[in-house]
Formats: sequence, structure tokens, C-alpha cells
Amino acid sequence: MALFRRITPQRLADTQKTFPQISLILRQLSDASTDLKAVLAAKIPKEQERVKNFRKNYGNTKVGEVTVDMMYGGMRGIKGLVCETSVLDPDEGIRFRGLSIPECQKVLPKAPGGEEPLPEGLFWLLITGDVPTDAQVKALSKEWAERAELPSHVVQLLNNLPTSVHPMSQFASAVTVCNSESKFAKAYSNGVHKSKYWEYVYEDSMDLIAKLPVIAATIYRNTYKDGSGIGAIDTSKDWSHNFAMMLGFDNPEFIELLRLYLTIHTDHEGGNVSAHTVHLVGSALSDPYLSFAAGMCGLAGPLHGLANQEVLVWLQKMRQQVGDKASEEEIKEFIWKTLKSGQVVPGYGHAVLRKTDPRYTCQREFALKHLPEDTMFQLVSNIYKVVPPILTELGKVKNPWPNVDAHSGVLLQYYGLKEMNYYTVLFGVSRALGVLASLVWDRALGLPIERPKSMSTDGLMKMLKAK
Ligand code: CMX
Repeated sequence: MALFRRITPQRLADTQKTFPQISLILRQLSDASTDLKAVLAAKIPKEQERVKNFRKNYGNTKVGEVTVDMMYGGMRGIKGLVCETSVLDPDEGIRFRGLSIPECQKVLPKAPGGEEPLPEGLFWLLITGDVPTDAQVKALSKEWAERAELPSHVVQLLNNLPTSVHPMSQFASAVTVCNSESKFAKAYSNGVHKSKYWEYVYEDSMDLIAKLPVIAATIYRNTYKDGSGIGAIDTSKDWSHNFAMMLGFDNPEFIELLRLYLTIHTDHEGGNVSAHTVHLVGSALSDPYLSFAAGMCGLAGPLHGLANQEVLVWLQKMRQQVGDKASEEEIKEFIWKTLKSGQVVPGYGHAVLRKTDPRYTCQREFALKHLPEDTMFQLVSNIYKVVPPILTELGKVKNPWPNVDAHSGVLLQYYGLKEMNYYTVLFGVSRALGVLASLVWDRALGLPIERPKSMSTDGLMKMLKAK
């Protein structure tokens, strides 16, 4: 294995091309290796070949059609993107490389004594398609811890931002200026060959993922505490453990929650606003820092990631108006008031899902295990009974069931992370794992700049000979 580690990704890929018969041996080696880049380097040529052959044979085959309603309706249902890392089934929910959330909870490595999966394991699964071993996940935790240090100008920027700037704006700003460190941007300006793009995107992605908890914790400590107390990263601990400690939370149960939280928010296939934005901006060969920052500006919208903040604001308003021991009738009345004033019920509905989000269900199970008596949890449970029939009665809502954002805030509140404006930053830290894994594959597969065709209403009417 020591010998294998000295093989560079490029040498490994070249060897596989020249001697395909030893490919299997190399794959077995790479599967056991704790060097993620080498594992990827072994997989990429094969996947490139598979996609090339598929396109050669099926390139002109139709996969769907586009209606006028789809064009005006947020492109819902148009199959226009390829995303390798996860697929969202409307009834069953998300599958990460084919595995459901309960399956991931079962098979992904855990921290010693822990029960929840480690997000490092999910990242390995997303980017390679393989369930990692404990040793592979441990190596990833260590590698991220070692890459975590922030450039001083990023710290300076964060320390100089007024605390009135929303944490998501701070987050996107810090990630944007972190692109001074981009190995991809540097390699591109030095004229690197496009077959090597993925390697530099991979390096930037690993650096960025490693730095995100430090950026996020700095934002939290600066905005809500006295700015001190981030502390040093412990390279023997996992990514979530270090993040929790930097935030200032050492309760082992909270750390377990963070591991679950950072695992389930990673990826939701390719078309959601944050994932699609990262993919789109990355297609212009903007570096991973800029691409991810753009995606975070999308996640900060109230119909997307910010909904977890909105849920808490809405729950608190409800508590103020109807009290903690509200009857079902009083809750119903409050919900109708929300709807009649032209607002959405945050945390409910989805553009693709048509059943309760399994990300909601696993958080509910966590709450039933750890905080069954909590007043806010009980309120969330009561709302779960009341909202779906009301949204169904409205007649226009396609999915009356709760999504991930309906539950996450209540768990964070319970453990003392009460600053709801901050919640989308946690979502963003997790989302990096999915969208950056995808970005590496975008460049490995040589996907071109994205540029769909738009039409004007006049042009569309003329084309359809509409009156
Ligand atoms: N409350 C009230 N009305 C809702 C609703 C809700 N929770 N969900 C959908 N609707 C309404 C829509 O606003 C739309 O109304 P109009 O026709 O008057 O514009 C109608 O029902 C049809 O919408 P849809 O096809 O069911 O839903 P969309 O695919 O257009 O939108 C979503 C999906 C998530 C934006 C929407 O359900 C919503 O606004 N939910 C609340 C916000 C939320 O929880 N967002 C987080 C989603 C998960 C995530 O990305 O993090």
C-alpha cells in the first residue's frame, strides 16, 4: 500500500489506459486505498469511456418533451441535467448513489461510540459511488483537518463585517474571497490541459470543504458571541466534532446531531437552486470557490435553504399568538391566517417530492429518541397532523407534506443553538459535500458551458401559431 500511495493520479490513469488488463488489480488496490484522489483517478477513465460510448449510441435519443407550461413554470419536470451523485424519487425521497437515508445510516462509518453516520463517509460515497471503510473515512477526517486553516485576509474580512450583515451574506463573501487560494484558477491561467481540470477542481473542493466549518464558526462567534473561542482543530477528530467545538458546543448529543444534519443536507440531485447554480457557474470554468459562493446565494432564498430559518420565525410567531398549549383548532386558525395573508407555510411543499421528506422523518426519529418531551418538538408534531389536510384543501399545492426544513431548527434550538438567522449556514456547509463532488465529476466528464435556449413570448406564439 505504501508503494501504491506513491503512484500519482495521472500515472495511475495513464497506466490503466495502456494496460487495461491490470485495471482490475488497480481497482482492487484503489478500493482499499485511503487516498481518495487516487481512488477517483482510477475510476474516472472508465466512467469517461462509459459515457462516451453511451453518447455515441444514444446521443440523438429523445428523453422527454417540453411544454409551454414547463417553460413558464420553473422548468418543472424537464429532464435537462445529468447529476451522478444522487437521484430524488418523488415518493421515496433522496437516494445517495442508490442508497436511501436509512440505508446510509446503517452502512456508513460512525464515530467511535456514535450512532449517526459521518458526513465524511457520505462525501466518499457521493464522489466515488462506493461505501467507504472506517480507515478511508478516518483518513478523510484527518485530511480535512489538515487543510482547514483560513488565509489571513478571509479572517480579516469576516472580523471587519458588521454583525448586522446576514450570516449567509458573510458566508458567501468569505467563500468568494477565499478564491485567492484557488489551485484551479492558477492552473488555468498557467495553461493547464483540460484533461487535468478535475484534479485542480478536486484540490480546491477538498480545501474549501475543510475550511467551511472554520468560516462558519467564525461567523457564528463574531455575530452572536464575543468573536473569540474558535480554538484549534484536532486532527484526530472528525469534521463535525471539530465544527461543533469551534461553534462552542461540546455536548456529545449535539455533535451526533451535527453529524446527522451535515449528512442529510448534502445533496438533493442536480436541479435544485443551489446545486444547479454551482453546476452552472462552474460550467463557465469559474473556480470552485466562486461556483460554490454563487450556489450559497441561491440557498439563501426563503423558498430554498432559508426556509429553515423561516420555519422557526413562523413557529415563534405562532407560540406568541396561540401559546404553548394551543388546541388543534387554534393551530388551524393560525395556519389559515398565514395562507390568507398570501404567505406560504414554510417547511411544507416541494417541487419534486410528493410524500413526507425522509430527511424530515430521520430528524423526527432523532427527536423521538432524544427530546420527546420538548415543547417545540411537540408543536412541530402537532403541526404535522394539521398542515397537510389544509394545504390539500387549498387545491393547488402539489405536495402538502413537510420537507427537511420543517424540522431542523427545532433540534438546533433544543441544544442551545438558538440563533435562527444562522441555520442556513449549517445547511450550506453540508451542501458543499454534494455540489462539490458533482463539480469534480462535471470537469472529469468534460461537460461544456451550460447554455439552454430561451425564447420570447412573441417568438413562442409565432412558433406555435397561437392567436
Ligand atoms: N404553503 C402555501 N402555499 C404553497 C406551499 C406552502 N407550503 N407550497 C406550495 N404552495 C403554493 C405555491 O405557492 C403555488 O401557488 P401559486 O400557484 O399561487 O403561485 C402552488 O401552491 C403550487 O405550487 P407547487 O407546484 O406545489 O410548488 P412549487 O414547486 O412551485 O414550489 C416550494 C415548491 C418548495 C417552493 C413551495 O412548496 C414552497 O414555497 N414551500 C414553502 C417554502 C419551503 O419550505 N421551501 C423549502 C423547500 C426545501 C428546500 O429547498 O430546502
